[in-house]
Amino acid sequence: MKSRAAVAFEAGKPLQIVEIDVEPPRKGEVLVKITHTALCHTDAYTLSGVDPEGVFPAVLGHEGGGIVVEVGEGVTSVKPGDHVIPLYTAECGKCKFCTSGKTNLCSSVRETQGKGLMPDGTTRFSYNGQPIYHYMGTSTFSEYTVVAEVSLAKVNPEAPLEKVCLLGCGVTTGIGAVHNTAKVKEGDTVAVFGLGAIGLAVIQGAVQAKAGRIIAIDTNPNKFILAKALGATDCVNPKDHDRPIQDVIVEMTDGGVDFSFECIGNVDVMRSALECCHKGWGESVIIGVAAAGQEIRTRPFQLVTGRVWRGSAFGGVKGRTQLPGMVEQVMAGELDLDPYITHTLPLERINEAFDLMHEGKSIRAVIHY
Ligand code: NAD
Ligand code: DAO
Ligand code: ZN
Repeated sequence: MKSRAAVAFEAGKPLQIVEIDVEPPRKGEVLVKITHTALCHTDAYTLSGVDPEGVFPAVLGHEGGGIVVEVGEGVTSVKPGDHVIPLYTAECGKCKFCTSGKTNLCSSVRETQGKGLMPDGTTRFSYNGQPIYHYMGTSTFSEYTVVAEVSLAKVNPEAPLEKVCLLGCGVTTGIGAVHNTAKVKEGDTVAVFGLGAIGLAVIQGAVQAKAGRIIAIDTNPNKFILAKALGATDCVNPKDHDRPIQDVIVEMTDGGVDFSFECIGNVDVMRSALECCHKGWGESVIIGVAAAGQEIRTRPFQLVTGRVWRGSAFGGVKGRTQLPGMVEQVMAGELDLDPYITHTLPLERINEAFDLMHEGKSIRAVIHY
């Protein structure tokens, strides 16, 4: 079938809106009509050409929502008409990772996904007869996409896809990191570095966990308005201080925070986030994705004296098991996604959405087909 898509033909070039060919779903695969997709820095990172897993031409996009159109042989968990959120972190429920009870990093489709291919090692997309690669197992920048069954969370069909598409990445990542990775408890003091969608979602998660103090840190003071509205108790701009930001936070908190979250992808800030943690028990969670080849540093004594460094992918959330429940929270008014949606644009204007993101003017731009 034909599908409108925003294709990344070359690294560093704007996406091109073209009509691509999409093959039917094969065994264990599902054809999904994407109704909405947001974009995230990871798409921009891959498009820039510095992502070691980036392959071109490709259909990017990994924060979407849609409706099942057709299922391939053997697919039992979804049927045409079901509303779904594609998952870049699959959940097969059977692999060593899924059955470990210790991680959400399913290995079932990981190898081919990282090469821009479907699990059988081929692609379902082409343009003028030339193959086009998939991306993160989701490729939500095409109106019709093919996704592995294990990479789909089936959600309440009453839920607004133009909003719950955000649960495909950013919001789930931030909230999940608070509950699944850090396990923040009532009264804990939290520091959040970077107030994009991920950092704001960490704030929302910390409010849900009844954290006592939530310190929001960003070099762009425009971000403080929303951070406060979502529940930040203190806002700090590192540019207002002439000493390391970790020293400022340690002083503000009588020795450091219980938990910090790095939501930027800056290895220097990752160090600050660790070092603003309280001696003896403070834990820092790295969420931001640093550029390829970057390394983190601290004095080992920071760890010897009880601080802990962790990382979190997709908030430690098992998508097929847990996303439907998060969608129900949205339906029940317990999780508000409206603050994240700063722009809504048609597919044809997706490059403008990338510009808004690079200029720091958007939290999330939602693209509709
Ligand atoms: P964003 O760019 O919208 O937000 C980053 C914020 O950090 C901005 O508000 C910016 O002003 C601020 N900032 C930049 N440099 C700073 C500094 N030195 N000190 C303080 N603040 C600074 O990004 P986002 O969409 O919220 O994503 C954040 C990061 O999370 C990205 O690296 C993204 O790739 C990553 N990410 C990780 C996962 C995961 O599963 N681990 C999932 C999604 C996104
Ligand atoms: O299982 O080896 C693996 C990697 C799983 C991917 C984890 C992705 C984490 C961060 C990517 C940012 C997504 C937008
Ligand atoms: Zn698995």
